[in-house]
Amino acid sequence: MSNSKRDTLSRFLSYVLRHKPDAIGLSLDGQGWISVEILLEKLAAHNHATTFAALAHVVKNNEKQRFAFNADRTMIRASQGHSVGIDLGYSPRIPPKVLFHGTVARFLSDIQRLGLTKQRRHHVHLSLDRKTAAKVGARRGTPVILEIAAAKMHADGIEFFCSENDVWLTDRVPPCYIVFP
Ligand code: HQG
Repeated sequence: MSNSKRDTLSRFLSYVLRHKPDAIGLSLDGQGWISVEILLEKLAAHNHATTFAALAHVVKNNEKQRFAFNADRTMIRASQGHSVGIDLGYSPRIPPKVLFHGTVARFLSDIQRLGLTKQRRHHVHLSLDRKTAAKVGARRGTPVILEIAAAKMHADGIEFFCSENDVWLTDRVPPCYIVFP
């Protein structure tokens, strides 16, 4: 399979496993899992036929490790980033002292007023390092990196989760925990 075909498959998987499972008649379970067999059937029926080997390649090599199999590789899900109503079932975790969020200048006045809010996703997404946050922000323009006082938030009783692919998740970041550049 060519790189561009793998890229197309990976993008389509993000679409159906995070946002629009019903676009190909999938129904995710409460934690976002779907049977690999059913996924392959539905992909084939909707003009995205692929093989288990190609799917496994995407899971293993996706640059952000967006997808995960269960232990016996009969089920698959996206590890974070959903807009559909599922609960990934991650347990609360103690965050590092500081986390980072990459955004762009046009959102800053709203963020200063309201803090970081989750928009269409289930959580606010935070990165472990500046470099990753810069890439997240760069999806929308010149990145602006915000520093988040995560340990302080946690000490104040705010819960954090960490996805299987090391994205830190929280419900909201009030402005008082954000260091603006
Ligand atoms: C901004 C990608 C106005 C926020 C990435 C961001 C990440 C506000 C946008 C993952 C706001 C939401 C998540 C407020 C936040 N007012 N704007 N109060 N609070 N924003 O895509 O963090 O490729 O939902 O700064 O790599 O950009 O999908 O979140 O710009 O890990 O795997 O509203 O998505 O990963 O955008 O990105 P998003 P995000 P994947």
